[in-house]
Amino acid sequence: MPWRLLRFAFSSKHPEPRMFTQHQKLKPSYDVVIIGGGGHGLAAAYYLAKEHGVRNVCVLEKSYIGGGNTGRNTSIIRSNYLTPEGVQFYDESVRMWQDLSTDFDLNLFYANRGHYTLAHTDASLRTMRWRAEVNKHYGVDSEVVGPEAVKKAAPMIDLSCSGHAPILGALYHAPGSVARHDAVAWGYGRGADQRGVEIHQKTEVLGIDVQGGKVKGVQTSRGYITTPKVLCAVAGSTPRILNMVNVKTPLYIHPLQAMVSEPVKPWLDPILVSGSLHVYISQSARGELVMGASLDPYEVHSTRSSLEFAEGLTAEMLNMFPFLSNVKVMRQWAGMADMTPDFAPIMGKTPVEGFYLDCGWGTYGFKATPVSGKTMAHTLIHDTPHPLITGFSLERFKNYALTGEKGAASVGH
Ligand code: FAD
Ligand code: PYC
Repeated sequence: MPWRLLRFAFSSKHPEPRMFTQHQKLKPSYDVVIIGGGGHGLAAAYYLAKEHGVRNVCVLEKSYIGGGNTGRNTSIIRSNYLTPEGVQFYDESVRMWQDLSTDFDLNLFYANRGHYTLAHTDASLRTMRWRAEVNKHYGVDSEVVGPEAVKKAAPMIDLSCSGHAPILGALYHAPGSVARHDAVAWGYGRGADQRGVEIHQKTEVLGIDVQGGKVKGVQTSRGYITTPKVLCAVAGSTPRILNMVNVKTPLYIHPLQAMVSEPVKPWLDPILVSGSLHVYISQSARGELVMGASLDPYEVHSTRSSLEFAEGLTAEMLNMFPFLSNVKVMRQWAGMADMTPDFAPIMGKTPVEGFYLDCGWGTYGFKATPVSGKTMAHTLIHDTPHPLITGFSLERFKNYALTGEKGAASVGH
């Protein structure tokens, strides 16, 4: 039994203290203001305080922490990317994930499952080989395996996918894992709070004061704050914040939906992704099947679920696993994915002095939470991009120097 739980059971001081201090007022000034209390904003605050000793920091969250995409994702963690920039960046994140529960003294239910990206065509098999070679070059454990290895890992699969799209092989990535997503926000939030960072929930940023090309302050729903540095980490709301500082990016926002089934007995250990069928599945520790598909095909700033998605996803799922036909769907939801044209994030400085961006995380930013927090904290402190994020600058779009990660996106988008 974890020591903290035992201590809690015998404690006379019920209930336990709240996870975060509730600050009645905003201070008039902070060294750094972080917009967005998702995993990325909270992680940046945590590493600012922990690794750089910068504690006069506030995180402003318009709703509740982890209520954005951080609490809506399907929690897949992996580093089997395609570009050298991506592989090295996500590999560092996977390393950080492994120590995070200990670091927070909070169980994140980090579970190493192994990750299979299925190939149903020669073209996708070629991309898997390419990814495997780049991965191996950077010391990341990925290899192409045949259909028999997929069958061994997931015996219930119909390798012919009901005759529609036979599985020819897969990219197997042993480090592929899942974790409890909202606990990640709580862990970073509590750790930042314990180090003096202020977290203000229900506090919306309404405007950013820029004078002479420099950030001077932030207008919030609870008053004005002066600050020389603002980090914007608001995922699907990024274009609204960018309008406040007149910074242009090629971001476009599409809903990404997911669903879970009722809990069933454990039958699926690894994470399975089919880029060609545009679906993926894993089984949670509680037995629920966590499933998703590609982006909704229209640009809309909304988190509405659709019947079309549920029908499309379940049809492909039944092609792969016909025995699931009687399993009930429990919940369905959506998040707003901030997509870039090259499927890599936008991280670092902007043309406005003191205004930093951490966005473009689209469908793949949960796994990056630790490394994005660490590298953004470094970038804010040194006012120069951390070496791991130089491939993700905003200027790459102007310089035609894209970091093309589309071939490593989880499902075709
Ligand atoms: P968020 O968690 O969205 O946080 C941004 C916060 O900003 C929100 O809480 C919002 O309320 C707040 N905010 C917005 N505007 C304002 C304002 N004006 N003032 C104050 N606060 C504001 N990634 C993976 O790596 N693996 C996966 O398996 C995976 N699956 C996904 C499945 C789905 C269905 C979705 C939607 C996404 C998935 N992702 C996945 C992507 C991942 O969830 C995101 O990239 C990541 O969570 C982004 O984190 P964030 O902290 O940047 O944003
Ligand atoms: O990035 O691995 C991923 C992922 C899976 C589903 C959505 N994103």
